[in-house]
Amino acid sequence: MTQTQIPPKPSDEAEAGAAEKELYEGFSRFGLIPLWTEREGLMPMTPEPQAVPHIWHWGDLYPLAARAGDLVPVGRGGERRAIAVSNPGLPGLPYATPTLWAAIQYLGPNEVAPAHRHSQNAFRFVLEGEGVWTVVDGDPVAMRRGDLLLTPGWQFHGHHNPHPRPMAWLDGLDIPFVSATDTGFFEFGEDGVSDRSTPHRSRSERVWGHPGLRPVSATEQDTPNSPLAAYRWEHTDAALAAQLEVAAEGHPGVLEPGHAAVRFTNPTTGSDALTTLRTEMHRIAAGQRTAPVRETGSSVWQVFDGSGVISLNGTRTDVVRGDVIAVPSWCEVSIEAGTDLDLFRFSDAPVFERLNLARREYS
Ligand code: GTQ
Ligand code: FE2
Repeated sequence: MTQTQIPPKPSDEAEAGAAEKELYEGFSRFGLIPLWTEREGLMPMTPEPQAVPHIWHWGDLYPLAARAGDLVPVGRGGERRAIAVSNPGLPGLPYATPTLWAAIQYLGPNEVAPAHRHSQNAFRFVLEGEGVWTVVDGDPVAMRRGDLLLTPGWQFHGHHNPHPRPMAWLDGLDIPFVSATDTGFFEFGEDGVSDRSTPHRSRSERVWGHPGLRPVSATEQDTPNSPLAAYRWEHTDAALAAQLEVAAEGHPGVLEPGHAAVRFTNPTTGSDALTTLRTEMHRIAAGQRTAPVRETGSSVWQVFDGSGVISLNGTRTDVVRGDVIAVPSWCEVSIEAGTDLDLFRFSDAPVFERLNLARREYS
């Protein structure tokens, strides 16, 4: 046993300085850091994100993805021709925000992205084009403009493009969150995709895709992620249009004047479609402006149709179809619709709501 050294009480300032230095050296030697030197950074009065508000324009993203399509093969190992947006406040990291991955993925004619599975939750949102099928646990799911396709954690998935035209889409995943929490697992599947058939509707939609109708065969057990693999644009569009119509008739139904919104949900629970990711579609009528709001947690928006101006912590930027916008925690957001404006949004809200860390403040 070694004797613990108790420093003598310093009798003057020089001795105090020397004793203090020894104290901090002791902290460092034994892997300790005191709160008092770190308090402001560790426990700010309000969130101080390293991530910054940022916009990537589709006009820059798409040509680079197409160029990657010419130069970079897709196959086992790299797995996907996916190019992530990298937040300038998180330099060198392929992260849109500290919790969210957003990437443009590009698949050329006759290309196959091999099957794999991972604990990370994923979705695809289709800005334009069609002709790719994503095969989720053996169920082929067609991808078309405006559709949201889910790949919940640990389900095998591969993509193939049997059509003569390339296709690109937006991927959203919780990769940064899973990485930060050391909860990532990954497995390769078969080299191609199991089922190359090209049905218009997946089996999951045929069983689960009827509003308000739950298959009685599946009433015993709720699933944490949605069993519905595809949320089709025709339904999303109809829901948004109807909200605005009902509001115009003088009844409630919209989020705020001229602003319709729907959330994609898990039909077994009514909660978010994926456990870690909230997914929504918003429609703002031309000339309307959303109330400025800040929220904890971060989000990524993509303009689906139309154009407008997004204000992030007071800085206004024009946005058009396809633009991708990163909104860090507690960043004030307001959106003005120039034309009628449709926006897809995803966020990490389900995580923070469950942890009682969700806050929202209207300015
Ligand atoms: O399509 O399976 O953007 O596994 C990142 C990781 C897409 C995918 C990404 C992935 C995928
Ligand atoms: Fe994947």
